[in-house]
Amino acid sequence: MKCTVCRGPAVIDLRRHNANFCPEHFLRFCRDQVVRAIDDHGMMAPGQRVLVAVSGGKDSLALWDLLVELGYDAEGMVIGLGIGDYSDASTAAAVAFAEQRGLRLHRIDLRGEYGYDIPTASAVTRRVPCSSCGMSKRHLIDKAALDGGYDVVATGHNLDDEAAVLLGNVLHWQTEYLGRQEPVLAERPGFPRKVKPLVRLAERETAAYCVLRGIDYMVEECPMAAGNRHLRYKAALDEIEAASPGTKHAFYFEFLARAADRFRPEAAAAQEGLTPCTSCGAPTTGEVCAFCRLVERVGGREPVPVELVRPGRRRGKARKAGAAT
Ligand code: Q46
Ligand code: ZN
Ligand code: ZN
Repeated sequence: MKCTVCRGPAVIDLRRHNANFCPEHFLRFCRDQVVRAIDDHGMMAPGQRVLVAVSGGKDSLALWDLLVELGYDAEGMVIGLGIGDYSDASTAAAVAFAEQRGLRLHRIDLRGEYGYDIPTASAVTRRVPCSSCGMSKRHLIDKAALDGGYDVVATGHNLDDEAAVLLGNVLHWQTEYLGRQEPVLAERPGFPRKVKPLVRLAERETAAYCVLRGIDYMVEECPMAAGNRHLRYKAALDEIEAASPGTKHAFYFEFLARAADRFRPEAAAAQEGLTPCTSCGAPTTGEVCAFCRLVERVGGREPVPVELVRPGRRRGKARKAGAAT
């Protein structure tokens, strides 16, 4: 297998691009895809302060590395979710990455600062872990970005993530969420600007990027993700992609080009009438936001071990990335 650019030995084949790359040209390909995503969608400008939502996994560390390489003033933020060894190892990977490169990483620990963790929140609320986890992460990253005066929040959602979320939203005709599936969410009162610079890269590509760049990322998947609908949609799309390379890209980018506009009014309507939470000031539909209600309900409870929470067997449903509180 030869590199499509230089004819040297290739280390990766990208069937959807009908191309193979050597290490040097693969890394250049990844940078080019991120630059193109940033430019095509007007995500951010050089010199802006970026807060990267870091989990310690391949996507967020690849994103942070790429943004720094591209000259952005990017700091990271990691949240200790309290999901047993998984959370400890994830945070350790993020800390090691930041220390090795002299980058600034902000750390928040749910149990230490808010008196709960995700397994306990899931057990008490009797909802899937991803429900309280996603909401907590969104709330805290929004708050950190606004309090810290960052221009933009960057998240590591890749093409596989976005295509899977799109499939879920289409299967259930979640029109409000469809109106918010673009790779840029504009700043609004109480919400920072949010961007997804990895939307042109697949999961396999961010993993390969990390390996070639010597980034030691957290390989294990979250133990609470089992039964998550998102994973089933990913598996379904993987099968289709294997038979027809390029399908995920076409599904997502043709949606953006041809249909996303149509759902914007519904997403905008859902944002109307939000008022500041009486407790923390974050925008909410009720008096008190979902985060403060969760802290009120589960804060200070004894930790429930991860093993006692059965992912996917709870009532309720995991909310999608970008859903409002
Ligand atoms: S960490 Fe949290 Fe994810 Fe684990 S509980 Fe679900 S949302 S799967 S990205
Ligand atoms: Zn090459
Ligand atoms: Zn609140």
